[in-house]
Amino acid sequence: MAARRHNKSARCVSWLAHLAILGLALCISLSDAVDRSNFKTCEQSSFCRRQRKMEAEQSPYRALLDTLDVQENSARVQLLNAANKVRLVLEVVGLKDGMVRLLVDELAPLKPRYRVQDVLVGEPASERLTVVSREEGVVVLAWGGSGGLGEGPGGARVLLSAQPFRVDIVSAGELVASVNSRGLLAFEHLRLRGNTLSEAVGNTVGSMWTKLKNVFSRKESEESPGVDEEGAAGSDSTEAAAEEGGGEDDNGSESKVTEEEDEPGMWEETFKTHHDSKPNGPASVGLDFSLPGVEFVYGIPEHADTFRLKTTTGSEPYRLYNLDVFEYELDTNMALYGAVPYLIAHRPERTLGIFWHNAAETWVDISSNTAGKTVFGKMLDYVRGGSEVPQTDVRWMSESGIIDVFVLLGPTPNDLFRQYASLTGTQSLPPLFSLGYHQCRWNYNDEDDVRAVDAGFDANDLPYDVIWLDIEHADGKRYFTWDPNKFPTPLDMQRNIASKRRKMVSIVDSHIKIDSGYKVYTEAQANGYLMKNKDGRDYEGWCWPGSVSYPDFANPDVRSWFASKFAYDQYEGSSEILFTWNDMNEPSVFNGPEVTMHKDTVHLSGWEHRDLHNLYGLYQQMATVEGQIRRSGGVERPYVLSRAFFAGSQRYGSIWTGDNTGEWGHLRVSIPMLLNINLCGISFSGADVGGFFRNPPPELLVRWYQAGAYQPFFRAHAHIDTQRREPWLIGADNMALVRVALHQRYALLPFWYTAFYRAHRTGEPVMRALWVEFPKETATFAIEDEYLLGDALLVHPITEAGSRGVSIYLPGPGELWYDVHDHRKYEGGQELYVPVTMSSIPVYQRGGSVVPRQNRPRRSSECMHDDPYTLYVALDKAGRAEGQLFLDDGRSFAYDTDKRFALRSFHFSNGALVASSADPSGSYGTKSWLEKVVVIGVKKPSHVTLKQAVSPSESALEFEYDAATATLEVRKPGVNIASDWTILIQ
Ligand code: NBV
Repeated sequence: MAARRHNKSARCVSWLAHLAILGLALCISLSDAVDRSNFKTCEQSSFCRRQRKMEAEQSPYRALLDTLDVQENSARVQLLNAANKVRLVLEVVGLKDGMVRLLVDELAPLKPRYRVQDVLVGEPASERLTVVSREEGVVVLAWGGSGGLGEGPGGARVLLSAQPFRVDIVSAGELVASVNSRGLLAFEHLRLRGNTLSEAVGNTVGSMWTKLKNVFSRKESEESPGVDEEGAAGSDSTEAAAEEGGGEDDNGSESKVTEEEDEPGMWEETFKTHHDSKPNGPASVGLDFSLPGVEFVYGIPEHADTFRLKTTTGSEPYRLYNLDVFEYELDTNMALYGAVPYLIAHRPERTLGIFWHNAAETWVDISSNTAGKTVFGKMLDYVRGGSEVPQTDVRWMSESGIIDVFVLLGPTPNDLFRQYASLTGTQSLPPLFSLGYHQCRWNYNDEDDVRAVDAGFDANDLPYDVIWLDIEHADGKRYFTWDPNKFPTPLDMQRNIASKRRKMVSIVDSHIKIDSGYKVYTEAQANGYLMKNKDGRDYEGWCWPGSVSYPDFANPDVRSWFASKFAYDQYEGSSEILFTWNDMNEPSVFNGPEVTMHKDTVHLSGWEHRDLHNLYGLYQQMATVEGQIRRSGGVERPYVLSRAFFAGSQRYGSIWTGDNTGEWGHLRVSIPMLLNINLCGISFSGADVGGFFRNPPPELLVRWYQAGAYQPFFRAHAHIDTQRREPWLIGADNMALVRVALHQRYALLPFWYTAFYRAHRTGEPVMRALWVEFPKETATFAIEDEYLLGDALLVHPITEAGSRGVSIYLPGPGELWYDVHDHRKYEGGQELYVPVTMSSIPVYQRGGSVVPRQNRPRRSSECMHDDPYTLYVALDKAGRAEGQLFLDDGRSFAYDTDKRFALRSFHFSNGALVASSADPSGSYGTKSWLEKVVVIGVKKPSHVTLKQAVSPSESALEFEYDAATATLEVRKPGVNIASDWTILIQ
């Protein structure tokens, strides 16, 4: 304890030295764990409190089915709130490829409500909608499938029930999701302060408002066939029109409108010392979804918690609000740096997704009938003949915007990945170097330090690809500049790194130092590119450089200007091997509420920051990517790491899990965190190896390298106050273990690169939960201490101190798994106890797969470009295997623009390994040849021959066979890796 206290004060002294500017207040806040009081609970976030207060089955909404307006590809219907008489419009869009989009907005909002922009890759393709039936109180809409009637694969039906309002989504004849089935639709309409709805009607502003509303209503009505000028058609509408707004019923008597009481927090809110002026008043939206048959739900990163989401009944909901959380804790659903409002439900027969397309602060409640049955669950039981059907209910609550939600119907995990990718895009194809190992620290102090660290890797035969420079490299934290004393010759420094065929990354945070001598600031200021506070002046906050402003990255002109700063003549001292790290882009504001930006700051578009907070970081990464692409004339692929992220961030590069701690629990949690991030489309993700805070004991550091070598983004990083921990500083034995882990990473780069190419093309995650490949195997559903890479390698990192053995679940009864280190064979569908030593990294290759490797250790990935390949062919029970290899120049867009790539396919069956092209549209020549083929699980052959497509003759190949492991090694086939050939094993 005393030691801990000492550490704490030592850290304080150092922080003060670096950051006198932040003063004692910040220093005091440095504790050993997160200061929870800095962050809101649901109760403290007034909209969450209001939303959550509303209980199930109290839905005031009914659908006015007479207003149903079915257009070519969408249907609109009004929803009437019986209590306040405000009307909403629900739009149902039937999307192609098994997706439903539901939009809910006010029929006549006082002013437009924010709709998320720039997240969807385009307007999702929709299908023709058909009204299948229209009976008392229920309308059935259908699209896709056979004959557009919603039946069969790709089709869906939606049942709109009028009262209580509910939407049931049916796919392949099965009810898969019900919307508002618990009656938790809550939509706070925009209003004028000091006027409850009925009061507003009585005064001038009120009548203006009514007129305005009528204009809007009429517009809606004109678009709706069968609705007359007053907006009244059919009994529902007539009644509703009488009830609405004007507050008079048929008899002209005062309305039945329920007074809407102002509640504390609706028009202003104070948290600690921070005041939120809330000029628009309450504007939150919320909706519930019931998922029959579902017991396992995942996703909605980022939380330092279990892979499978927990129920939140009686506890805090999961929070999605990008925040800089100092020393975050584990096992909590508190918000962290990134937010992807996408939840995935999985059961053996179906994987389903709910994408809540809203970028405001959001909370998600999860409940399940295994903890107490809901009424809907009982109804469903009744419908299904009394059987006990498990059910999960999900409730989304956002502070502003509209309801814009996509239900992705799967049914397979791969269908779901394709569907989500069609909405938000796929993982960008990383430049190959970025899949190598990254060496980072806050900070490499100066050019000599950089040179020494780089040389240390060579001296110790350790490969690495990228060395990183944190905030101290810049002149007074003015990003795009260099500290003139510590980094006087940045181009020379980069030339030295480039000569090793390695790269550098420098940090560019989202804030800009307010300094009249700093060009980046003066330009942004003069152009009006900075975020404004509510009075229209530039918003100012505190961050590392002192007083700072924040560019409005949501504005395309600002992004374009920011991108221009990466031009070589703008970012002086930068070269083509210098890439970028966007940090603090939640954004972090040291003196802001919850360490972030005030919600009532204003974007140039006029939208409040509140509306799009969770998008800010994505927009910065987008601008940075644009800058890197532009500086290379559109030729080179960018590399940008961002701390904040949102749905769609996968299109811009990599993200990491922020400031973790050098403790075993943080190593363990990296797996469930990355699994959820990967499920949500962001494959290129990782955790700081070693842990950012504190000094990890050497054993933990070694284990972290071993785990990190098998996670997508592989970077060691450390806080400025930690001891130096480059691998040669942790003892020769430990360094040797780290070397092995690095070599394993590099040998597998062809496999990683191919997995990323697939993710880029198909949306499949690189790092996969076991159930993604074994969707029917319930035993895999909660596994979070192991995972698959692509569909071929199973990894179970060692994450316990002093581990002597570990239990590993090998999925798939009937499958075979081979230990990649000794080729021993295991049956799938069993739990294996495996003794471990410090050198153990349990990795298994799936029978039926082909894994390409480059086995020659080199300095960096670029040095391996022309190296030969070895194919590891692991046979399944039927004696088959298949796999792919993607090849291109590793760095440019030519694979896309000029089809300069090769996607090779390897098939093994009946004793023949056949290499052919998996995509003839690509052409790419390589010098690399095939130096070895290792076939695992094969009978001893009498001879092995090679047949090449280019020559009719066959040649005998040398081989060796190990009977103990049934492994055949075929030596030097010597063929070009991009050519067509067959190896016959007879
Ligand atoms: O730039 C300094 C650090 C950085 O090293 C870290 O990776 C970021 O997550 N940065 C946060 C700011 C300070 C954190 C205490």
